[in-house]
Formats: sequence, C-alpha cells, structure tokens
Amino acid sequence: MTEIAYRLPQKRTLVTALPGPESVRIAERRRAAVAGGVGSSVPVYAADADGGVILDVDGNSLIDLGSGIAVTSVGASDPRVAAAVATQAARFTHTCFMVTPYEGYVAVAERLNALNPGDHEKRTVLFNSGAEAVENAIKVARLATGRDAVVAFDHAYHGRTNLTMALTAKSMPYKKDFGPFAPEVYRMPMSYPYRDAGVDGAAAARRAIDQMEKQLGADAVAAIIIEPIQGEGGFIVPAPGFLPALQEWANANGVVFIADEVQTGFARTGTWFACEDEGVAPDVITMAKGIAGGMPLSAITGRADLLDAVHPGGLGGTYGGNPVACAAALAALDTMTELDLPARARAIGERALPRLRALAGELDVIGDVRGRGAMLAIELVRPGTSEPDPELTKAVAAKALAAGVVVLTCGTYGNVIRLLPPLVIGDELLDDALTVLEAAVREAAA
Ligand code: PLZ
Repeated sequence: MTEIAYRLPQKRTLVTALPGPESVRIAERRRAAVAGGVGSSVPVYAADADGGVILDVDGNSLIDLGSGIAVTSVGASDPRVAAAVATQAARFTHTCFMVTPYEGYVAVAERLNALNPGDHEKRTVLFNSGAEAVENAIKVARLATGRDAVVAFDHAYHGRTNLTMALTAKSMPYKKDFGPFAPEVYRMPMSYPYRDAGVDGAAAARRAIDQMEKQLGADAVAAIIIEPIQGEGGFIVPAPGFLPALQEWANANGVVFIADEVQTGFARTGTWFACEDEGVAPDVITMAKGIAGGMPLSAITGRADLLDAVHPGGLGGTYGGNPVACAAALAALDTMTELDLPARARAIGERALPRLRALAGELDVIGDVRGRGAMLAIELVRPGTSEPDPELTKAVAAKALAAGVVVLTCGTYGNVIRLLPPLVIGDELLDDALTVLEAAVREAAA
C-alpha cells in the first residue's frame, strides 16, 4: 500500500489533564454564546488534525477513533483535499448550480454514477447534508411511484429535519418534544442478530415483509429506506440474506429500495458501499459524510428512470453541490482510490476485531462484537446478561478520553462503543488506541 506522509506526529501525547485550561476557557465562552441544545461528545477543543490524530488547543495530541462521525476517512486535512479547496476558493466559491452551472458538479455526478453498485443507468443530485439527501430520495420515490407510505426500521437513524426525524427511531435526544412529525412513515422490525437469536436474515425479512403486506399493502409503499449497517442505532449488522430479501420484495412490488449509506459509504466498511457486501444494488443510494474529505456535501445517486421522472426545477437548493465542496469530493475520491482505502478499511477490521473478540472472551460485560471494515463496535451489557449498560458505556468513553483517545458511543440503548477511525490511521497508532480502549473497558468493568 502507498505510504502516507503525515503533517503532524502520529502519537498520543497528553500535556495537560483533559480538558486543558484553554479548552475550559473556550467552553465558558461557548456557554454564553452557543445554544444549549447543541451537544459535544468531548469537552476538548480542536486546533489541528491530521491522519489519526487531533491536536487540541492545549497541545494534547489525541487519537481519533471517530472521524467526526465517519466523515474524515481521508484524514481531516488531506493535502489533496486542502489544495483543491484552496484552488477552487480562489476562483469562485459559489455561483449556484441552479443559476450558473459549473463542471465540478457534473464531474462529481459522473464519478458517483460510476462508483455506485448496479449496472443500471444512473443519475445524481447533490445537496449539503445527509438529512437533505434522505429527504430528496423520499421526494423522488413518492413522485416516481405516486405512492405515499415510506418504510423505515427499528433503530434507524436518518437525520434531524422533520421528515428524517419521523424516519429516525430513537426519541431521546433526536425527536422528543419536536413533533408533530411527517406523516406516512411506518416502522418495521429490523434484523438484530445479537438481540434476535435464532431469527436468520430470511426469517427477519419475512417478518418485515408480512407486516408491510398486512398493515400497509405493497401497492401503498413508495419506498423502503434502510442503512445497510445501522449507524447511530448501534452498528447493527443485519443477518445475511436480510437486505437481499427486502430488495427482492421491493423490486417485485414497484417499491423504491433506498440504501442510506450516509455513514457506511465511501470505503468505510471495506467496499465502496456497504450494500455491495451482499451484492445488493439499491434503486437509490444516499451519501454524505465521507464523500468530500470533511466539506459539507451530500448526494443521491439512483436509477435514471426514477431521477429523471422529476420535473425540471423540482430538485435543488442554493448551496447543493457547492463548487468548493465538489472540488473537495473529487480530491477525496482520488485519495481514496490512490490509497486504496477500501483495502485499508478491511485491514483495520482484521487488526482490531481479533483484539476486541479476545477482550469479549475475557470480560462478560461485552455482549457482542460486530462490524465490518473500519466500522466496528462492542455492545456493553450487565455481566452475564444481555441487559444494556449505558452507564458503563459512558464510563468507558470517559476513561478512553482521559487517556487521550476519542471514542464515540451509539445505540438505541446507549450501550455501544463504536470505532470509526480515519482510514488513513497508521497501524501503530491504531494499536495504541486499542490498548487504551481495552484498559478503559477493564477498569470501568472492575
Ligand atoms: N443517515 C445513516 O448516520 C448522520 C448524526 C449525528 P446529516 N449521522 C450522524 C447527530 O447526532 O446528528 C446520518 C446517518 C445516516 C443520515 C444522517 C444524517 O446526516 O449530515 O447529519 O444530516
């Protein structure tokens, strides 16, 4: 594999307790300036970031196992992305693609059409956020089918706008008191092998399909939207066969099958898109996060007949496909290809999974170890049971942070530690982070 030249030393170094004094000063200003409804996973303020490290404002070098929630797969300051952004910003930062179009948008669409699975003809539209991509995938599906109902799943996360809140499963903190929500959204049971013992992929799909047929009627359903591996809901990997069976049913019944690959996309799970693992080629894929090296950009790519069904002017937005974000995306895609990030993601999984499994063998607070490529998780439970332990999970994340490793939690029950390192993280740094995490789980469980 190509050697990566890092700008910052790839080392974990603590020079203060966390948060350090400068982070504390900024946090005080924040309390008086930033709305209280915005949370942050860690109380440490970033000054610089490169490869697998985040340097904070006090000079601490932290290992990043979160990538800003699966965004900075190419690193937070990939030189190719930084140069492309600077060059494009010096030319024009914005004209609005709906007013005076530019080539970069077209080039991103061409790249995404070529990269997305399935040999059908494809079209792409660009937006700003994951939620906006999801909203637009549903708009297209409803228009193209003339149907209203949209099916999402237990544990799903699709965003925080009104329609995507309706699609998201978890009330606190995403939905509570923010309703009423968009209508015609229906929730079906997910395949969750750890909590669903004995229900294989085919049986789980049958269960969901039966409910759709009985409760909605196939001909009322515009779209099924599903994350191929659920992200915020707990890194839930459905049992093999679940996704293909849903897709087959959708195809047979004129239902648009949408894979929300906002978190799983762009090499994260060891293939360009997670649905490729089981040979699933969705009608529409939603993408964001890893797409543009940290610049805000999202996309939907899908069957040409669906996307071209929309009347001219029906899709868009002032900033959608911003030229600086498009330049960043083209550069990030070049980096992903040159560094073969799908292979790196697989290598990260192969390096980390055996250690996580060994830890699970040693400690009965780890109920499950799962994930694919560089999207990995441990689910924490009360000893010897499958009862979720969110307090222990918080304690593990806090101990890891205190030792200089940023890890994120997730899960419907708040009891999952998730690993989403930048795909450019080096082996030594990853090993060090895993050692810290192992110690954090052991200490928190003791
Ligand atoms: N679909 C599958 O994972 C974003 C959000 C965290 P936006 N996930 C992280 C939070 O607390 O807000 C996400 C996702 C999937 C859609 C989205 C939404 O993407 O870019 O945050 O709108």
